[in-house]
Amino acid sequence: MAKSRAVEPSGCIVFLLLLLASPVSAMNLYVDRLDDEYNGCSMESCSLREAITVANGSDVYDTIILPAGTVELSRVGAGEDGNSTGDLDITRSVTIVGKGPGVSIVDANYLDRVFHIMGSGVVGAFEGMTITRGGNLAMGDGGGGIYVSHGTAVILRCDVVDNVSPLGGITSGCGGGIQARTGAVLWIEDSSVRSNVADNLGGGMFVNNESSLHVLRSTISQNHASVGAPAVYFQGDTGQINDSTISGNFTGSLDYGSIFVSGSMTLGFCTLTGNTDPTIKSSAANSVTLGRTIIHGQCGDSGISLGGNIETPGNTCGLSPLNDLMTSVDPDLGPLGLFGGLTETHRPSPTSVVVDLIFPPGVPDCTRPDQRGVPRPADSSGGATPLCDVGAVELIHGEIFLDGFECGYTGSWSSEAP
Ligand SMILES: [Ca+2]
Ligand SMILES: [Ca+2]
Ligand SMILES: [Ca+2]
Repeated sequence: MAKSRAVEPSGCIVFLLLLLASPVSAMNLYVDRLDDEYNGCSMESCSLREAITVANGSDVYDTIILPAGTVELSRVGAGEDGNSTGDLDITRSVTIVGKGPGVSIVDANYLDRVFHIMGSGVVGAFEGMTITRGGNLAMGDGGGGIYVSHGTAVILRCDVVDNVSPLGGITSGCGGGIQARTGAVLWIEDSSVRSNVADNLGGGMFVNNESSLHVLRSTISQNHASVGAPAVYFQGDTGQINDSTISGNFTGSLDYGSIFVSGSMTLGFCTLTGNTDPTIKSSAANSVTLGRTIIHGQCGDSGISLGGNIETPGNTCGLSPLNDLMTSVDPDLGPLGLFGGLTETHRPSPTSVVVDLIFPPGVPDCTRPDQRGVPRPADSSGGATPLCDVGAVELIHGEIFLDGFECGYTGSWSSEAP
C-alpha cells in the first residue's frame, strides 16, 4: 500500500479566507422579519428573501444577518430562479450569518429546495443556522437543502437536516441534503448533515461533474438514499473528509455503498460506523485514500492506505498489515451524541482497540485537534505517554461524558470529583 500524501486539509484555510474576505463597501443587511414577504427591503422591514434580492443586485460581497427564530418560506413556485418564489436564488456572492444552528432556522416547508447558488464564481456562504425541510417534486434537479452549480457553497457551523430530493418529473432525486455540480466547490466545516433523504443517489450529498468536496470536523449521519450512497455520492475532482464522523447512513441498495467515490477522495481521522455495507465503494480500485480512520464495516474495493487505520471486522479495504490494524474485535464505540465540540461524535471506550495505538514510523501522526477540538495526542487509557487514537475522537483519560448532558473534562476537576 503506497503512501501518497499526508492527511492534511491542503491549502484549505487560505482558500477559505480568500473566499470570505470582504471587499470594501460591502453591505450588512439585517433581516428583521421571519415571514416570506417580497415587496422590497426598507429601513423598517426586510425579509431574508428581500435581503437576498438586494445582495443579488449588488456589485460587492454583502453579508445578511439573520435573527433568532424560524424563517418560513411560503411563496409557492418551485423551479423558479429569480428569487421571487420557491427556493432562495443566490446569483451574487453573499454570506448569510445566523445565531447558530437550532437558533436561526430557514425552513422551506417542502415548497422547493431552500437555497440555490447559481453562476460561475458565485459564493454562497452560510454560517450558524439550520437549513431544513427543503425539497419538492417540481424543484428541478436535486439538492433539497442547497443546490450549487458552478459556484461555491461554504457551510460553517450549520445543520442541514430533514431535506428531501424526490425523484420524478424534472427532479433528479439526487442530493437529499446538498447537491454540488459542474465545477462547484462544496466546503463544509463544523456542521451536521443529518436525516436527509434522496429517492435517487446521495442522501446527505451528491457531488459530481468535476466538483470538489472539503469536509472538516463534521458529522454526516442518518441520511437515506433509495438507489445508493446514502452518506455521500462523489463523482468529482478531489474530495477530502477529515476529522469527521459518518454514521448510521442507510439504504436498501448495495450497488453504491454508503459512500461512493468516482475520482479521488481522502478520508483522514474519520470514524465510519453503523452505515449500510459496503461502507465505502468506488468505481475503481485505489480511488479512496485512508489515514488514521476507523472503518467499522466493509469496503467494496481496495483503497490506498496512509497507515494508522483500523478495519473491523475483516480485511476488505486493502489495508497494510504493517501499517494498519485489521481485526475482528468490536471497536466499542459509544452512541452518537454531543460530547464536546459542535457536532455529534462516537466516543470509544477507554479499553477500545482504537485508543492509544502505536504504529510504525511513517504512519501519519496527530497534527491537529480532534473533531471536538480536543488537542491530540492525549493519554486515553491511563498510560504514561500521550498517544494518538484512530478515528475522529481523541479520548481524554478520565473524561466523563456519561450522556449528552454531561459535558466536561476531568482534567480541570479535582481528583475527588465523582
Ligand atoms: Ca431556483
Ligand atoms: Ca426560486
Ligand atoms: Ca490517545
